[in-house]
Formats: sequence, C-alpha cells, structure tokens
Amino acid sequence: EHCNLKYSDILPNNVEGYPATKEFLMKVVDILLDFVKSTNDRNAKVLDFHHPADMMRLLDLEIPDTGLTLQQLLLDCSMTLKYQVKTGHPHFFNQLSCGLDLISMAGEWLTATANTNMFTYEIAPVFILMEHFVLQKMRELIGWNCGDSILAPGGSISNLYAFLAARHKMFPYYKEKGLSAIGGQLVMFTSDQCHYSVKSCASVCGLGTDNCVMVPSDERGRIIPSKLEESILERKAKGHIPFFVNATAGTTVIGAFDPIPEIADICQKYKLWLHVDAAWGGGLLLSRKYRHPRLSGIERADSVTWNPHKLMGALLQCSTIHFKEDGLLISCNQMSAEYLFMTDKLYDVRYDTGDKVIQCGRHNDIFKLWLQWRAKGTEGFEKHMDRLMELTEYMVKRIKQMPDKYYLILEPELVNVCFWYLPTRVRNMPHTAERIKILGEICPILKGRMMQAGTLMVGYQPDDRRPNFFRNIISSAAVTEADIDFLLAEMDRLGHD
Ligand code: ABU
Repeated sequence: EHCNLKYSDILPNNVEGYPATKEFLMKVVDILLDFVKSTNDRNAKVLDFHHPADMMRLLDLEIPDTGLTLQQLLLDCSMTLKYQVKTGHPHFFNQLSCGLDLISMAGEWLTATANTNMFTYEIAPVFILMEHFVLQKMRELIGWNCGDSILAPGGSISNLYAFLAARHKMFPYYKEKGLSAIGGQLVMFTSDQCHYSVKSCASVCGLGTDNCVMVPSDERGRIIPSKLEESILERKAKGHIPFFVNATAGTTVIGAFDPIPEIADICQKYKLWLHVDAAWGGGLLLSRKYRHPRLSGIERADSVTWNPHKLMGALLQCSTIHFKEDGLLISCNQMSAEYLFMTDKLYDVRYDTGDKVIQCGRHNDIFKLWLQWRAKGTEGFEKHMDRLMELTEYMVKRIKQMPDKYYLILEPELVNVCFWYLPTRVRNMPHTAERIKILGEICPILKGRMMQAGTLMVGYQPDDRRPNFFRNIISSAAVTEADIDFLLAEMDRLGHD
C-alpha cells in the first residue's frame, strides 16, 4: 500500500501526511548517505561511464502525464546518483572543485529546506547577516577594513561585476546614457593565461574582444609587467581609453600568480582599475605560509574575485566579489524596483542586498560556507591549505622519482601539477617536439581509459605553448599520499603500452 503513495499523500497536500512525509524524506536521506559512503570508499569507482545514447537507454527521463509514486521517485533518486560522477571521491582530481565537505553539504541541505531568496532582509534575515559577517571577514583577509562584497553565481559573473563597477567608477553616466557617455574606445588588459571570462566581459559589455588585450606571460605563466605597460601605451597612442587591468592569482591551467605589486604600480601610474581574479588562488590568503609572495599586494586591488567553492572546498557554488570602495556596487547596479526594494520598510533597508546585483533572484550560497567556517575555524582552513600544498609537493617529488614514466612540465606555484605520462614506447626517445607531439596525442587516449575503467579522473588540455598535457588538481580534503601513489600507479597500469 505504502508503495503506491503519491505526492498528494504527503505535506503540504495532505495535512495528515506528516508520518508519510517523514518516511519518504528519511528514505531520500538514506539514498544520499549511501552516496556519501561510496564517495568515500576507495574501492568504489569514481564513475560508471556510458556514452550519452547508452545512458539514455539506461535511464527513464520521460516526463509523464500522470504523476508517479513516491516509490518510483526514490528509485529515480537512486538511479540518478548511481550514474553521477563522484566528485568527492579521493581519486577525482579532474576539476578545480574536488571533494565533498560534509559540513558544507549539511549547510546546503538546510539551505534547500529554508528555500529562500537572498534579495531582501525581510525574507532571509539570518542569511543576509551571515553574508555580512563572512564577506567582511574575507575582506579583512584581503587586507581591507572597508568596502563591500556580494556572492555571485560563479567566478565569471564575479569578474563581470568587477568590470561593471570599474566602468561605472570611471564613467558614472554610462548607466543612464550608455555608450555616448564614454566617447571613445574602452580597453581592458589581462594576461594570455587568464580565465576566459575576463575576455567574455569585453564581448558582453560592448568593448569587443579585440579590446581585451591579452598581454604575454613568461614561461611560468605570469604576466610580463613591461609588456603590460607597453600595451597600455600602444593603446593610449591610438587614442583608446585603457581603464581595467586583470591580474590572475592562480591561473586555471597551470596555477600561476601574476606579480600583483608590479601590476599595481602600473595601474597607479596610469590610473587604471586593478582587479585580481583570485577565484582559484584566493584560498591561499588563509595560509600564512603560502599567501606571500603569491598574493602579496592584493590589498592594492580595487576588486577581488575569490571562490570558496574551489580551494576552500565549500559546496558548489560559492563565489564572492569584493570591492575596496563601499557604495559602488549599489550605485552601479541599483534599479530601485519599487515592488521589492521599498525604502519605507520597517527595518534598515541597506540590508536589502538585492539591488546591488544585476540578477533579481539570488540563491543562498552563504549558509554552507558560514557553517563550514564555524566548523573549521580560520585555523582549520589554514591547515587545509597547507596540507593541499604539502600533498602537491609530495606528488611533484614522486613524479621526479619516476623520470622514465613521468615528465613534470613546470614547478607548481599552486596545487595544479602539469605533467606528461610517458608510455613504454617513448621512454627511449629524446624529449624533442616529435616526442611532445606523441605525448599530447596520448592524453585523450589515457583519459578515455581512465573513464572507461572508472577508477580515476585527471584532466588534460593543450595550452598555447604545448599540445595536450595532464593537469592534476589537489583540492580535496579526502586526498592522501596513498591516493597520489594510486593515481601514478593507475595511470601507468592504464597507459604503459
Ligand atoms: N572556472 C574554472 C573551472 C575550471 C575547472 O574546474 O577546471
């Protein structure tokens, strides 16, 4: 009988339905806990890969005309997680966001249950105040005792907020008058290693990507400050209007840190906005051992992107953008929608953060981070950062101990370890362009084998200097030295031929 219950038998449709509601939700929680357990089981696979056409046959994805039973919904939940990649598995090294922090996950469960929107204090009072406290703490870690911040849906949008605020600061009439308030060609500058979202700002905001100047970087992936200055002067000579420089603190592929003090000097000299995209490397602000010299000078920035869902391990997604100058966010983005942001409310309406952003509805991304930070304390996060860097050093050491099987491409500044795997047939070849070409071709083949075996996930990509290479990320608290040994042995097992 219970198997045939439907959504109409539980709350809120059936006011007598609390027992059935509880039973259903407890079963959902059991399914979630099974996933947590197998995520942390090193004998379980990371993924059960199927090609899209096969996956469609394995799943029932149809939307029915008549609603299904709760029993079927529980089967749907189990089936969904059965084929989900376990991004928290200790052998998942594929993305910048790896791991499954269970305190943060508990926060996400609570967030889903509270199911509120973050635009006004009146419907999210506790969460809005949490944002206030956590973002202030993050600004302190950047080195500011003032400013304003907001959580945004991802690092790309955080970078866009920086762009918008910079343009607003330089051309406050743009908001009302549009392009005519500028009267010239705006130009922005970033390194050729930056995240693509920086270039996307130029496209989205009407500059055109030709006016996002990609300044060359050195062999370690760090912007060359003299080239930045040359590019600014070149554009000024053309009558263009340079206004924005992005420095990256932790590039996506190789984890390089641009030299912020030198860039800040140039920005000061030419009166340009300095944005630091620390979406990836920002977590190292929590480590006294590693924040200098990598993030030295970050306090001189006008804005900083920092994604706690990366190195800090907060659940996806959790991205923050910080401004040194208070009041810019609201003045840049405010539309004063009267149905939502009335000024005659019962409380101090400066806590209605919704008018600072370009979206209306805003997801609650703060509770999971606040709860996680309460659990770990700032000291716990510092230990986490130091441990990730220690594990990275361990991986580099192990790679260097196996020069016949692995080739380290460069010494990491962050937890990105970039390397080639050397199968038996190339081991006696000199390391020339010919061998590098073969090594590049091997990457997708070996990655395919990892996915078919389901035992391991490590990402690969080319860059502008070399063909495909592996980029291993150590950002999960689950990883140990033994997992790194497993990774290196498993790649060798799958790829030695
Ligand atoms: N937004 C950068 C994420 C890329 C990655 O996880 O590899």
